[in-house]
Amino acid sequence: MWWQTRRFRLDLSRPLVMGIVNVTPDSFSDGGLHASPEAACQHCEQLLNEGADILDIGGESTRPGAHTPSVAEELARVLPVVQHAVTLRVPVSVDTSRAEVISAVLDAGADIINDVRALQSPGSLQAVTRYTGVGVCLMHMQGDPHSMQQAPHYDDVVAEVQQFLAQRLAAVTQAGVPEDCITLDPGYGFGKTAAHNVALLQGQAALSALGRPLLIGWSRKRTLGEITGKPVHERVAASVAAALAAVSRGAHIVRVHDVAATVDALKVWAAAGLVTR
Ligand code: 7PJ
Repeated sequence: MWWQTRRFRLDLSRPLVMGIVNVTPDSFSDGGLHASPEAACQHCEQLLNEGADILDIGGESTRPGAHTPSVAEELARVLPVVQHAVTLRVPVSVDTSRAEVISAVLDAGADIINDVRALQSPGSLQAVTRYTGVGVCLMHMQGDPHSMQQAPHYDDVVAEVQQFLAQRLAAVTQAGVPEDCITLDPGYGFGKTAAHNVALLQGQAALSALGRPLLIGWSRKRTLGEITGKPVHERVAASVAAALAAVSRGAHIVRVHDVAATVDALKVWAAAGLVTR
């Protein structure tokens, strides 16, 4: 399987690692460690040295209760980092939902739009279709980041996530985005309890029936804290295990903070013959 993005056609015969570059002063998992554009640019280079295949740059924290930046604020955070990252000869993804930000980063040469709102925000889908070959990640979320963890409810979490992703895949291809540009993401932690996330991981293979690559993000998430009893900075082993579990249940791309540890784990996994694609 392949993922077509603007400058790169990505071979998914081995799992790829997407390294997270937060340019938010209020990210839950690294607490604004890379808040300045300069620090975020350095972080891009570090993640590439650690073996990241894709960089994912984000300027909006989706942590419940986080301050929502204005468009101008989000752009001021993200754009300088994108401009630097596109010179590094790797696919550059931007984690955003807003039409204005999408247009600006695609103008700056970004390859992929990773949208936790699955291109449902006003003008966002149209902003993507103005360019050719943009890679897209469509993620499932129940509710919105402010209220999503208040009382998430599903009758059948796997079936409902699958149905949503199928609908978005149809809508986005109908709007003119080629199917080979699209990846799908069940959105671990987005409007889901620990029990929902675990059920989704156990049933994740069903999502492969949608026929598109799966991108998953388990890195340092709260459910891993609930399983292990560990705070956010002691979740590296749990995150690596979750990434491997997701790959063994069909994920093609893992979105992670701890690139070096994940790359090592995937190398051993592959040597053991456990990556079978
Ligand atoms: C995800 C994301 C995810 C995709 C975030 C965090 C919260 N994009 N952006 N999938 N999570 N595609 O990193 O913990 O799971 S922000």
